[in-house]
Amino acid sequence: MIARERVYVALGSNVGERAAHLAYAVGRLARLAETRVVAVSQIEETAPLGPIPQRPYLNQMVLLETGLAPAELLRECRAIETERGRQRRVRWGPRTLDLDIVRFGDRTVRTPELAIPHPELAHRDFWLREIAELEALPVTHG
Ligand code: A4P
Ligand code: MG
Repeated sequence: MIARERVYVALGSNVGERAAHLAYAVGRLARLAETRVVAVSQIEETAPLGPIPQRPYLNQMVLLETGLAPAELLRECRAIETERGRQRRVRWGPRTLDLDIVRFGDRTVRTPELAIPHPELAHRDFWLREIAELEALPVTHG
């Protein structure tokens, strides 16, 4: 059997049809190779963090089980963002769709491309709340 990791992916959107962007991301993650969506958190509306004035976000956490490697999952996440018209202009700026890999099993990754656990995890109360919500769910098999 392939070893699968439990992975938390954070979704964020503050441009356009925010809820539709989140739903698209969940659907696409569910169709990735070697990957299953175990559960999704509630969607929360949150005030924008960071120095750039911008509209409120919708945020949601997705729990996956995947046989993909972290770098492979990152590539897929970037592709999903691009499919929703994501433009990379300013760091922390407004975006149609953002996918951040927050945790990947118990792994630590520190490459120029990827920091896991996500360095902002401890500072984002909505991520902590959403992870707690998913961790409280009964474990299912299948
Ligand atoms: N990267 C490194 N580690 C990771 C990781 N764990 N997951 C690299 C995903 N990507 C990771 O990201 C730039 C590069 O970070 C990626 O190509 C990847 O190689 P990006 O999405 O192009 O840029 P960004 O999103 O502007 O920067 P960053 O650092 O990801 O910012 P965040 O943390 O996404 O913050 N306010 C509210 N209320 N809710 C939000 O969700 N999000 C942000 C953006 C700002 N304010 C917010 C929210
Ligand atoms: Mg990001």
